[in-house]
Amino acid sequence: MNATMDDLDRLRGELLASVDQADSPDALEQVRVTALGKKGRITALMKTLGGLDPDARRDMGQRMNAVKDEIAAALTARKSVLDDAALTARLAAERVDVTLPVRPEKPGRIHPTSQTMDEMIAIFAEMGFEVAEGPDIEDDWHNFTALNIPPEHPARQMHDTFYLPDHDGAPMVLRTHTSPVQVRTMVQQKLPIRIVAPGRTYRSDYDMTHTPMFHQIEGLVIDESTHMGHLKGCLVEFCRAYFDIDDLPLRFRPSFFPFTEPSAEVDIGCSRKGGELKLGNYGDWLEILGCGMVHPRVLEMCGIDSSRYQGFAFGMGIERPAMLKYGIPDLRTFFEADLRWLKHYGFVPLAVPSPAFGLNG
Ligand code: 2U9
Repeated sequence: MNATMDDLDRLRGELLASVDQADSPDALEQVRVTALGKKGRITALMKTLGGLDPDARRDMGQRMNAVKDEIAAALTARKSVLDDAALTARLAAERVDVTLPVRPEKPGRIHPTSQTMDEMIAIFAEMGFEVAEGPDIEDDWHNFTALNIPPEHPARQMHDTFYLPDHDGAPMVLRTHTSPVQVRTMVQQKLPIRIVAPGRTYRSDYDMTHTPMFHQIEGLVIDESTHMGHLKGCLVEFCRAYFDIDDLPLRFRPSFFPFTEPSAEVDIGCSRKGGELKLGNYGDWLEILGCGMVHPRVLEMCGIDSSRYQGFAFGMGIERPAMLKYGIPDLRTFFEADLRWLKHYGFVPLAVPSPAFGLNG
């Protein structure tokens, strides 16, 4: 029997209603098969077109195609609603209560990166530094331009910066250092400034000694009479406190960074005898951080009068000092989320440190 326009309208109504009533992705798939599948109802109706005369076949065919498209669009729209609802339900069900206190009988472990960051912050806090934070997604101005990094500088090239789509016409990046936090502080905060900026940083790099995400801590001090002597004293104190070696020697080597002038790299004393790395006064050197006096152009770009104010800045990674202090041989293991590794190298929360058992007692 040939289908009539009425049959088609009835079918359309029925199918649209069952699309609306489908309450799960599986139920919706069933509706799709029933409607549009090889043995589906629209397909079956299409097969009856052959029996119509040419004019009726053309009209009916056009109408059927329109209904088919309408059902397909309704299926797509309903699928998006159901997928959204499923995601919302999953997010609610899997919510983690981060305010839950540690269960003393079943503690997790503090990641060595967090432990090291906390230790470093504690040392700088004793010297009067405050902690400043900023976004991981930065605009090109805060990450590069304000730091006197010119457009042709290699750090800007595609191969080590993760670029993101423009936002409000501004090129966006995953911050390649935490320096934009200091830029934001200089622009917003009143002087003097004494901050450290710890946090995640991103560079498109992956080998034995580089991971695409790593952590840094940077420092910034700006005042009317801050000078390189303060920079040296601060970093000598920091390194000796962090590595817990009172006579740890430090060497300041002249270097270059676009955002500091003069600039220096800092080495700490070590020994590499017998393939084993040992820190202390042994005659050999290991590079640990970079530093310098903030470039006057950077001060000016952040709205600070460089004829009145000056300051120093420094930057270092977190993972490498953590590896040195806690004897962790491979950087990449920091980011593998291996619970056996975390149980071995991690720190017990609320642990009371003891001479015999250290922090893992
Ligand atoms: C402002 C002005 C100056 C921060 C600095 C370094 C030197 C440095 C590297 C160490 C190892 C990064 O993780 S690493 O690769 N950093 O050598 N960072 S001076 O100077 C600033 C920052 C912000 C406004």
